[in-house]
Amino acid sequence: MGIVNVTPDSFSDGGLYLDADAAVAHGRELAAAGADVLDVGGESTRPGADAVDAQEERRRIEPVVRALAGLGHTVSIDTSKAPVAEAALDAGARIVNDVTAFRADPELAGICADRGSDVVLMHMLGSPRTMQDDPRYDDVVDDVKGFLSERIEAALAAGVAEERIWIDPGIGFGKTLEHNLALLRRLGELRELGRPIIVGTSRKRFIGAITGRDASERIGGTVASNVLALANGADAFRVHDVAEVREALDVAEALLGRRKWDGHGMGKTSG
Ligand code: PMM
Repeated sequence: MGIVNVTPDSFSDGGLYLDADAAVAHGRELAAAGADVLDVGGESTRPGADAVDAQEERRRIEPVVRALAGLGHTVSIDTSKAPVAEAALDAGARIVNDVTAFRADPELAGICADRGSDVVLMHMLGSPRTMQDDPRYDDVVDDVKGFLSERIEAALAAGVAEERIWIDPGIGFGKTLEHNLALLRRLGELRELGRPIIVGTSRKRFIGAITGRDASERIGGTVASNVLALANGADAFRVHDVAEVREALDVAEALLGRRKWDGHGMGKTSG
């Protein structure tokens, strides 16, 4: 899954693709580099980020989703807002990636159910504004697993088909370095929930905490974390540096003796 942030303030690529044409060109590059899905977002969720109103978020993402979906790409919309998701689905998106797992907007689950879209349910402690203020867990993996189990039930209760649901431990969303490492190390425990797992480690702060490098210099750490996530049970990988990660994952899959992902988008492999 390649990241197309149409935002002025995302932590590693904010402002680069705020213009719709630049965002579409970037999405096409990511697809050519091996992304099976393009995740388009119009609101930054970096720690401390300000919220964006739905109208502005929609204005940012709609032309980008329409253009990329029109070119035949599988598009996911990274939003927590029902009106934004609806506009994106109307414009051709097939997946709704909600970092609040349907907690922020009670209408979003029903819309995904009605439209038959795939959904990504992610764990986050608190909100982007507050999440890195001393996060605490009893046992981070057990707590995240319990949360995701409860959110799967909520999605099912709203009518989302089980085979449409993907889960995500939310690396960096209300987690210390040790929390992130424990989640990646024990990812296999989340497989017990019976749904495919997406991870988003790309260029994140925990990598900088280990390597001392800035966001633009975290490709090595991004590759390492995604390869190990694959080995530990992840099914999809949300990244900025698609070419490097795709190559690493293809080689890692071959070394692990696993079938290559069929590359037809998440919905096709989730049944
Ligand atoms: N991370 C970010 C945004 N959206 N969605 C999912 N499902 N998982 C993630 O880990 C995730 C996400 C923040 O990263 P960005 O600012 O580089 O997009």
